[in-house]
This record gives sequence, C-alpha cells and structure tokens, in this order.
Amino acid sequence: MNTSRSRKLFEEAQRLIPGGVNSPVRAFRSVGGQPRFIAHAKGSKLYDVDGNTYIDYVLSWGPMILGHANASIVSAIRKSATRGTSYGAPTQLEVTLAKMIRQAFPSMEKIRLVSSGTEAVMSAIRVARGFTKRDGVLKFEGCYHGHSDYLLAKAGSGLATLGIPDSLGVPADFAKHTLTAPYNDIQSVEQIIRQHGKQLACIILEPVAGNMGVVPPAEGFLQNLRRLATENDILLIFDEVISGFRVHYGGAQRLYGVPPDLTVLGKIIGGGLPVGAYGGRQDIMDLIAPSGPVYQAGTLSGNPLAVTAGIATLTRLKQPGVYRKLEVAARVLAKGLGDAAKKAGIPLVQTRVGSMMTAFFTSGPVTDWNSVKQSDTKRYGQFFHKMLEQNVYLAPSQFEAAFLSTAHTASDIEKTIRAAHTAFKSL
Ligand code: KE4
Repeated sequence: MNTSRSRKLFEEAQRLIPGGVNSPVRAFRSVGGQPRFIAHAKGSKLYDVDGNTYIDYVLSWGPMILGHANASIVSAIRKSATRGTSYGAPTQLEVTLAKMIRQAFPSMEKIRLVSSGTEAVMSAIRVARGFTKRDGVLKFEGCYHGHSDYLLAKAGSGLATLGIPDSLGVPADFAKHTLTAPYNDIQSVEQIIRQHGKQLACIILEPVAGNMGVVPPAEGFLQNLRRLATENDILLIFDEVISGFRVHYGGAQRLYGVPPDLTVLGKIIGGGLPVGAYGGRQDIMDLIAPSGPVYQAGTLSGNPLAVTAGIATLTRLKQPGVYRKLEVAARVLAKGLGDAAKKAGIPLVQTRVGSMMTAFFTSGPVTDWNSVKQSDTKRYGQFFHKMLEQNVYLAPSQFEAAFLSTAHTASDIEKTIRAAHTAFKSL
C-alpha cells in the first residue's frame, strides 16, 4: 500500500505540531506505523492522500453516526454558512437544539451548549461543586472525561493508550480532590463514600465506558450509583459524550432507565462540528451565569453552523428504524469477528452496546481498567495493521471503541469480516 504522501506530510507536520497531530491518539503511537493523512470522506469511507480507500470504524471517534458528508447535513451547513458563521448573540437555532436534546433526555431540564466535551465536563463539575459547596470528585479508572487538569487522574483514552497514568503539568493540588474507583466496583464506591462522602460534590462516569475500549455497566451498577448518590447528597453526572444518541436516541440513561442529576453530551450532537453540552436539574443549572453565581462562557458556544449540523443530525436519528439498523449491522459484524478469531484460535473478548464495540485481545473477562489492560496490545497493533493493509480503518488503540454508521453497508461488513479472517490467521 503506497503511503508516501502521508509519510511526507507526517514528517512536515511533526516539525510544526507536537507529535504531528492535533490530538495524541491520531499519531498511531499505540499501534506503531504511519498515520494516514485523510483527503476526504464519504459515507462509510475514508480516502487518504495517497488514494487509498478505507472502511472507517473510527468515524471521528463517534460523531459521524450518519456517515461522512451526509448529503442533508452538508446542505444544511452550506445554507447556514450563507447566513453568517457566528454572531455572538442568541439564535432560534440554539432554542431548537436545546428543545430536541431535552425531549430526548428529559433529565436535562436546562441545557448549556459549549464547544467540546472537555468544556462541557469541566462546566458540569464546576456547577456540581457550586451547588453542593463540596470539592471532591469521584471518577472511575479507565473513564476519560476530556483533558481538564483534575480529571487527568488514571484517565482512559489517550492517557491509557500512551501509558501515562497522570499528565505532567497538573499540580498535585488540582488532582487532590479527585478520587478514583475501579469501574463496576460498587463496594469500592461505598467505601469511598463512607470515608469521603461528605466532601464529594459528584460522581462522574461514562455510563457505558468507551475510553478503555467498550466496557458495559455491570447489572445494577448504575442503579446502585444512583441510590448511593441520592442517599449522600452527591450529584450523579453521566458523561454521555460517546453514548449520547449513540446507544439509544435517549442515551445510556434511557437504555438503562437511570436518570443522572447532570448529563454531558458532545460528538454526535455537533454532527461533526464542534458542539458540547451539559445540562440537568433546573435547580442546579439555574446557578450558571448569568442566572446564577457559577461562571461559564464561550465565544463560539451555540455556534449557528455547528448547531445547524447538530439539529440536522438529530432530526435524522429520530426517524424510525435508525437504531434498529445500527443494531443489526453491529451484531453481524461482532459475530463475524468472533467467528474469525475462533477459527484462527485467537483468544478474543468482544464487548458491544448498540453500535459501539471493542474486540479485546485477551481471554477476559473485561469489567474494568485492570482487566482490560491485560489485553495483548502488541497483538492488537499487528491486527490493526493487517486490517489497515486490507483497507479497514479501526481505532489505532486497543483502548478505544469501534463505531458503525447508518452508511455502513452489508458489503462493507462482509469485506471487514473477510479481512479479519486473513488478519487473525496472520497473527
Ligand atoms: P472532547 O473535548 O474531545 O470533545 O471530549 C472529551 C471527552 C469527554 N468525555 C468522553 C466520554 C469522551 O470520550 C471524550 C473524548 N473522546 C476521545 C476518544 N475516546 C476523543 C478523541 C481524541 O481525544 O482525539
């Protein structure tokens, strides 16, 4: 496979941009080799600068649930751009998107739009601290909530992939209010609450973990967290940046029937443009400036172009049958991958919630960060490259999710499964 133009661009990029990328996981450090520079994308496909085509299961790390350059999203953005790209003033578009989100997530009685998931998480935690007048935050190992200083403690995603347990540049003072428990381990949460409950402003988690690879919540885990948070006046925050509008139109909270006090959204609600959101109980959200004393602001918050893309995306996701189609395609793919691994005698544990899934190179089980990190990341890297050579673009890290879109066809899935048979046999 010719990757000479990508190689040249990567050399130049590394002279200008740290690691040659604007987000670490894109550098292929965890799997080695040469990142592909993408020229354009359409539907389920990526096209790199050397003319290679790939079936894409990264989908920009989740947002592109309708596939790339979806015609109706593109035309909505095009029309919106002719009316100007940013006003720094309120628009009807923001009211429309807030209404659509609240209709899908009734626990989000009030919503604030921002420009990234990180910004949304940071703001949700600030208002949780303001509301409870407590400083402590309980998070879970392997969950990633963006790069705010105090959350880079045993984070998943990029940090886990780069094998850096904590980030340089985060003062110990900032991290000292952050407590960490193993995912799916309710006993450890009970113990932490016994010791620190009175200092805890919030418990934050990915209700379906995606940043250590996909790890679903154990039976009753979310329900018990809800009970413990209520009993101890701790706010429960669901970071649904990945799972929101992914695992269900109403997110994981709808799928599992557990309402948090605050929810964080991102990715899909921007339709590929920069949008984040946080929201929840009105008595909490009314503390946010200008209606209250918790400050948060943003030049491009509620940007008309990005909000237009979000509205167009949710409008299509609301159509009947969308999630059924995603579920069927993901189930066929997962079965095919499992059969291929079994035939080649490769130990593989697969996890999946709807159209987000991971194949762990381990004999399992995978329930938390400690167990997923037993995976053979070297073998994952070999599998990744064998698939890439066959024009299948998986996440360049064992500790990320693979995603499907409504643009993935039966032929894409068949090709992927055939490529997997070849790849597993080569390991
Ligand atoms: P952003 O600031 O990247 O928009 O969102 C941060 C974030 C918050 N919460 C969850 C659950 C997330 O998954 C993320 C970001 N996800 C990673 C990939 N798993 C983004 C990819 C990247 O860092 O390049």
